[in-house]
Amino acid sequence: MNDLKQTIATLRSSFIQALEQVGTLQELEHVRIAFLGRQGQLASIMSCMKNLSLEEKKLCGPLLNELKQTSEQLFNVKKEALEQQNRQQELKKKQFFDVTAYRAEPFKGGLHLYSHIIQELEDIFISMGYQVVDGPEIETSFYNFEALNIPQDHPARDMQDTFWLTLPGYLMRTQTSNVQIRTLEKQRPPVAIISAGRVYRNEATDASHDFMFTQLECLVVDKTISLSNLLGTTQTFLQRVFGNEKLKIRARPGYFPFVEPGIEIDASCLFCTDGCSICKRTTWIELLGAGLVHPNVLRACGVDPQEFSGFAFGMGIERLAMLKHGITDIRLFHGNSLSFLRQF
Ligand code: FA5
Repeated sequence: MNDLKQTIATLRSSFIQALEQVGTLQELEHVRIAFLGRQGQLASIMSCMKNLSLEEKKLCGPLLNELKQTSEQLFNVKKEALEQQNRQQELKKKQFFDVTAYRAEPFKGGLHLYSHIIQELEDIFISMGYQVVDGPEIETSFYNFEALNIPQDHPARDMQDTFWLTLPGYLMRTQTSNVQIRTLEKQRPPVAIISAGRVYRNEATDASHDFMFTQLECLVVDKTISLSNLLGTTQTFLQRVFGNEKLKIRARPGYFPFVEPGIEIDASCLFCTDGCSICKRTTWIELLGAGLVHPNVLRACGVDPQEFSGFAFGMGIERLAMLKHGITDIRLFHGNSLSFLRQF
């Protein structure tokens, strides 16, 4: 009997001590299970009651009941205190924040430099009333060469070393001029189109030559189109691309089998007035291949050269972007270096 009384007293003090050490609701739950749970210490003492005599039951029963009630009360008080403490901590977190705290910049995706420059070029031409068209990169020899007045065995084919496909007659286009033919086959003049896209040449690469690069093609066919239309259009376009109204152009004779006359158009150097390393001390920078559409090309597309004439030009988009942004190596364009690409 005295043993049981002693056990009850010990349980009370160890329960109180355990409660004092509890710091979280989770720890409190462990204490509850150990002392007050169905298989806890209190329950196991209560189960011993059945072995006591009636007299002993009368004495110990109230003691145990009192212990159970007090333990539950103490448990509830502790639980309320911990919940209150949690609420206050949450409130504190919301009330105060450090405006100077470091926040990692989220990674922002962006358009590739190619997309930027092509959109810029397209916007300029759309504002001048041009239509933007597309053409295939896998092309037949007919559209890339024959229809452009470059028959088989013509020496001009060597000017653009070609990647031939194993499928006979098919190649990776070497120039966007294929779009001239594909457009004139479908559309009757007046025609004013531009087309930007990839071209491929079987060439060794260096800082200004790649085996895969992009060109912008421009074609205008209508009645009475002349060289002055071509020169006026290219000058306006280049002035807008480089944001420089003072930019001048000059034309030199050039040979492309699909234009007659053929010219090369240079722009006045953007970086100097008296010669620098970029313009190779000439004060001019080569930018475009151009000319009046050859009558044979018009004829191949069913357009009468007696009635219609046209101009066309083509240029390398990378070389233009390199000048505009001071890029020194063409291979950076598709090198996938994020530190390069994130600058644009
Ligand atoms: C042509 O491709 C003609 N189709 C352009 C043309 C169109 C002439 C319409 C007349 C009428 P060319 O081979 O010169 O021309 O190439 C045009 C431009 O592409 C060059 O001025 C240059 O800027 C760029 N280019 C040529 N080869 C490479 C290369 N390997 N890497 C990067 N850019 C190149």
